[in-house]
Amino acid sequence: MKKILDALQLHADNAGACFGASGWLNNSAGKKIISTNPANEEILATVYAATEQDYEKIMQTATEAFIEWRMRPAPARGEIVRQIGEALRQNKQTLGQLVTLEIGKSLQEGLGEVQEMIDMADFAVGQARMLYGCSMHSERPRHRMYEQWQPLGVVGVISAFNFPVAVWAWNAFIAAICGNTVVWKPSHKTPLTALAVQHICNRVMADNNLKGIFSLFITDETALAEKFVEDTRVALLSFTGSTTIGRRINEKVARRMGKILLELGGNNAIIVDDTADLNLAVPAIVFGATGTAGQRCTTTRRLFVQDTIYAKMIATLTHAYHQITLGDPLDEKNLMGPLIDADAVKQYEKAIAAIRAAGGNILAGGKAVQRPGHFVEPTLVEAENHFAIVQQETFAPILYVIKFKKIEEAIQLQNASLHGLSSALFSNHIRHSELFLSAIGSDCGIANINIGTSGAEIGGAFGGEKQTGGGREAGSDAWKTYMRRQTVTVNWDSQIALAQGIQFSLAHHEP
Ligand code: UN1
Repeated sequence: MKKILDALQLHADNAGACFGASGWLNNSAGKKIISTNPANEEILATVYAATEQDYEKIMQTATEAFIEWRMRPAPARGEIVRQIGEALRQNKQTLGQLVTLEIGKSLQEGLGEVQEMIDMADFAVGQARMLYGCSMHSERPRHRMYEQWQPLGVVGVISAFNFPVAVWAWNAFIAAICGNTVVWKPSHKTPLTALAVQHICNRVMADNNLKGIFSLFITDETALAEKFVEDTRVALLSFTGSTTIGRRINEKVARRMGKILLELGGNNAIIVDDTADLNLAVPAIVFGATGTAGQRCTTTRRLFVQDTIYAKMIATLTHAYHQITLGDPLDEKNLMGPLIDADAVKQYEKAIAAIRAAGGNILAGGKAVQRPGHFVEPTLVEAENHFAIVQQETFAPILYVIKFKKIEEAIQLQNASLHGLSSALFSNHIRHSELFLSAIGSDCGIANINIGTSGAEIGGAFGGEKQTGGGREAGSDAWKTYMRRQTVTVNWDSQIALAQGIQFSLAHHEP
């Protein structure tokens, strides 16, 4: 642990949990937030929470930094993000280990998360030269019409514990190349990874004589988080978390007419028809359902299997589930680590009780593991789509298997969910896959063929429909959310003309 913290130049025992232009605010008046290792419940570090005064300083700095940053050419802003990407490359191993230590995902996934940040930095650097607006042909003679994109101001990022650093990178790098400054409130469950990333940004900012482009405050107090949400200086608020909290935040930001980007829950499904290659489907299902111990928003929670291959699938999956090695996520022989905390284990147990009460049939798992750390068994259940518990997003490794007869029925069941994030079909039947991808197919933001529901690449826009919140982050043209569109019309004629052919002439306009 000490080696990791030293490599990241992180001295946890005196790190204030917020950073502004004047440096780290080591405000011992702040409440202490304890970071624990979910695999053994040992304390990793204690950090001081931000106070209201700290928050105020941070917001002020970010607001002031925006004044100059917005006028720096976008490719030059990209250069700063490029340097952060380079620093992340150098720190990939240690930062990946810290992600694993603090949230308990497997080391492969911890490293993958840092890789996702690096990919995002590379993408943002290129995007910095491609903030394109289109030009239109005016209906009036000697008029030029086009649109251009301007920065917004301070972008607020509230991220969740499960992707403690990658989701920040999706938002922060794109926001920054667009000319915004970024204030980050990470989950109080993952303060150390956030501090490590802020340190990396600080070094790059210092090398470039910059301040306040990326800042951070950590709090576990609802009142301070709400202040942030309601702060009119936050031009765009990007929130990743539950639908319940997302709805509350959405209402608050709407009231002040702020912009919002929501990335909320998912109840993602994989459909497997009887033409599918099970050598592709089975590993994708198991990774999708148990990766990050079922705590991804893209986790596979429902599995629809065609009746003709149902018995075979159940036998194969039950066998596969018994092979999942559980334990210290830093040890690469373990495929699954713990849940984030004791409360998550309670939620898992509540879900298991609800499954039993509804008449679900537990085929594998179903219990919390009696050992230090917040481990639960990967759980496989035969269920019905209409069970209330199946309709709920339980952030745990529980997979519901449901039988179907016809592809149309499977698609309809898959769409019968309040969420609309990710979806997948395993099939070699071209009509089935085209149907799945058509307007009467999947209603989700992500639709995959022969790929699981999780593990999206950053190049596409990430997000989902319905109660997933409708936001799009990361690749494609998601950058447009971080800018304001301006339609420009320039008249270079020697007379004034009105659109729509309207005539308006003053008889005498000279005095
Ligand atoms: C999340 O769980 O909030 O597609 C993000 C995936 C990852 C991102 C998940 N690239 O599973």
